[in-house]
Amino acid sequence: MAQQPITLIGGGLVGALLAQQLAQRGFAVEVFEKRPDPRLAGFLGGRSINLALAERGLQALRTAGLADDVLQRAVMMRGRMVHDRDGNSGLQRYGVDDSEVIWSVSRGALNMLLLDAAEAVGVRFHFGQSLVGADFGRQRIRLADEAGVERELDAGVLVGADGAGSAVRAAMNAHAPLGERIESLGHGYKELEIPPAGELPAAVLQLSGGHDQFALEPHALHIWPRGGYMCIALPNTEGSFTVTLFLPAQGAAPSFASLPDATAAAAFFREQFPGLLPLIPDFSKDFDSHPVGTLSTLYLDRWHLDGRALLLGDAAHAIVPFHGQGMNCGFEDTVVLANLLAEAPDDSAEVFAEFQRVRQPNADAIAAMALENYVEMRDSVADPHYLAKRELGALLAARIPTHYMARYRLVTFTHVPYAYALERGRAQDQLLEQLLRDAANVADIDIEAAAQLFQSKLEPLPRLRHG
Ligand code: FAD
Ligand code: E0Q
Repeated sequence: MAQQPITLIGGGLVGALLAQQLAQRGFAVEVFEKRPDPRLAGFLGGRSINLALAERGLQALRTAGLADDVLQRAVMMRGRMVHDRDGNSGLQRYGVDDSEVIWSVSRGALNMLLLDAAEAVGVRFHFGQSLVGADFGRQRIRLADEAGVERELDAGVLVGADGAGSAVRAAMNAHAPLGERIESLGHGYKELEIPPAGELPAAVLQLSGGHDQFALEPHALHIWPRGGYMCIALPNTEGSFTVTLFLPAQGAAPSFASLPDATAAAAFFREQFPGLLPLIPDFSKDFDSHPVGTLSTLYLDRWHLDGRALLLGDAAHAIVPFHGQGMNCGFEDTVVLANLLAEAPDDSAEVFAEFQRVRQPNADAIAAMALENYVEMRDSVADPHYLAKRELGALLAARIPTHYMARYRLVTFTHVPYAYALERGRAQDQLLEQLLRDAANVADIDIEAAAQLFQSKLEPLPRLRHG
């Protein structure tokens, strides 16, 4: 069993799940979290933000023994419901059937569940405690409470799960440069809310295609693609949806800079998202009171300072959200790290180096795929060539499941390394493009010949572990 106590900074999604797994494996874990305890009364009733949980995150939760509890509070999403400007919509399934679905979960509820689970196995949380500095020579950290009062503390091994703006990373970088590179996407986001159907006028609901307490089809991730920008909406268990507008931050209209206030924004929505605006009764209040979030990809040369400090989750590899994999990737990190540490509890230097060796190529791969998916989502999901490729892919997936699986499915429904999914996706895409170049439409393609082409050019897929 482990002797080394671990000091974890950040009790968010990744920090809490890592803490639970480490404690389960016998480590003493102390977590310092900047924000107050979200489980305390007074926090409830804040706005609901949700995110998509897929197989990788679910598998990590299974390892921790928490998957069933989480799924009980999740809404299944079968695919993306694409809404065009004319008010038409259609479901693009994510997988081949209902065994391949993703789940909308509340960030707040999930975080609280993870905090409870970690505390139950002995993790000690210290809320309202921000890391503000670290002295790696003396193995001490500096913390500030909510009043700004600072104190110093001895810390053994330091793990940073403190998100994209990581203070642990800043402290490590000040001690010895990590080779940090932050690439801003140049687009921001803003969250808005569609309330449960009961809170909307009947005339509005007639057009929107909802069921029961939901104003829209509940079992889908809704997308309103508009070329250079888009809206999405994910369902919440109580019948509401969280809408996110993704839009260029600066520059000519439309951009956040070109929408100075809610009046201008409402006019923009009336024009571009006419079916969506009536579902957001508090549009002006939401738009004016919610900040514009920024989106960047973070790359580092080093994730650790020998055996003294390590970064994981967004602190090590923040990505853009367009594949819905940031948390899933961070959850995968926690299992890898907990396993490595359990195997060699007294060799954190080797464990941290191995963790980076294993995870960084995969973090780089999902970072690249997430960037690609933005263009795909806001642009191509309505594009005929894209749809033809999807159609041909579906035929091949049914005909030669050993040799073809869409990259989206490799990422979302399997545990193959992200780097493998990226590479395999490129090889498959080349063949699909080749077949589509020579045919006017998918119906003209000889599927038997296409299957043979894939089987002759590509290795069989590895054993794919489904849920
Ligand atoms: P965080 O969730 O940011 O948690 C960091 C924690 O550290 C916080 O609790 C914070 O308070 C604390 N902290 C920060 N600084 C300090 C400090 N100095 N001292 C102490 N504590 C500190 N991922 C998905 O898998 N699916 C999705 O659908 C999805 N959608 C997204 C949509 C948007 C708009 C965005 C922006 C991201 C989305 N993501 C999604 C990504 C996901 O949110 C992140 O990958 C995930 O939250 C990372 O978890 P984390 O614990 O590493 O960081
Ligand atoms: C998913 C699920 C924020 C966000 C989260 C997501 C997805 C998207 C578009 C976005 C990708 C997809 N996607 O539909 O292809 O699968 O999580 Cl914008």
